[in-house]
Amino acid sequence: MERDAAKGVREDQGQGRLAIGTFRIALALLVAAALAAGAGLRWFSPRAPKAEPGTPAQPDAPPGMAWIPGGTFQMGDGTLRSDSRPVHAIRVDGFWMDTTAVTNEAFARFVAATGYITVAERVPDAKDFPGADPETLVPGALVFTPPETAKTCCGPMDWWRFVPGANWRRPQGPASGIAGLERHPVVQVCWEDAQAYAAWAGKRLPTEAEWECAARGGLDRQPYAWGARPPEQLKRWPANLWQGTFPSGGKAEDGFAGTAPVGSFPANGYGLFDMSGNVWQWCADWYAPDYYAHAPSENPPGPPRSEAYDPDEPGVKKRVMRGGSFLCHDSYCSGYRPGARMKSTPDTALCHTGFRCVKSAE
Ligand SMILES: [Ca+2]
Repeated sequence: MERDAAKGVREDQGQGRLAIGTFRIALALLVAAALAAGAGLRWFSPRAPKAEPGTPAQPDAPPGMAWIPGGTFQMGDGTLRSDSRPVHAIRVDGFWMDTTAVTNEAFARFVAATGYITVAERVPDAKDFPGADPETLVPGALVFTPPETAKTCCGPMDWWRFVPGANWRRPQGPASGIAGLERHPVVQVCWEDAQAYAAWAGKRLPTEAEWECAARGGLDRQPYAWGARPPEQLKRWPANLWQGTFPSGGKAEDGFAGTAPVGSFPANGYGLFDMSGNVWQWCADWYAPDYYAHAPSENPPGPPRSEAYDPDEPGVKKRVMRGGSFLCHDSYCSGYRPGARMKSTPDTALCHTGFRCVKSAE
């Protein structure tokens, strides 16, 4: 219990407090102050993931998508934070899901076709940041910037920095770029950006229930997308996660200190890559911590906006994000587990957050 409790605290420090709307405001104010700154009902039973990289697409599959069979699955995880409980039976209709996160090259095609400008590239509206010095309201996004040395006590303000000029084209800031990262997931895209891409692609963002059903890959009530064993007990790292101490002292034993090209790790049982780790993925739903207690049992759409609520930051409406990222490690972040929930404000862009799309059966 102590370990779980400690993990929960660390997880909050790592991700849960990233209510970036407020976080951006806080940062802006800090900057101002410092002048710096399958149809049909069935039960899944545990089985080994069967798909491997390179698995041929189904003949009738839309390009780059895999069929997620509908049915009933057990949603949630009774060993994680209270918002992942209770574990409850949910039925979802079958649907198509992108086998990978949306890549930089795919997002670039969208931008080239539409001229879309992401939220992080726009000048923040002063009315959204009351009290902020207008000179601090500049386009930018949040970048993971680890302290030079490990600290015994630190929080997200020590490793997240609002970087002017950071956006999907320059995910680490103005000096960075995405040349050579064409097959990496696009990052620094907020929920609103993901929605725009999905609409252009003729797709949509997954509901949280669809996302978890897909992430489980047909395994029943397993703690990990690949089964029961923690990642460090496997012969090979099963996902792009964090190894070493956090936030300083990363070892990148899985080969990637930051994002990895999509498909670098084995697919889950439905042929989906990176449903654990690499980048967080936006879901369509608003976030409420108690939603599982009263969610409809079929195709739950998430709570209405009026019921969106985060006890960490009351008054800030957030959207669900899932899957964890390259910053997750079991010692402090369970976000890469299929039952784990996370949330952030829909205008927040982060260097470890992207998305993938789904499509309903026709
Ligand atoms: Ca890694």
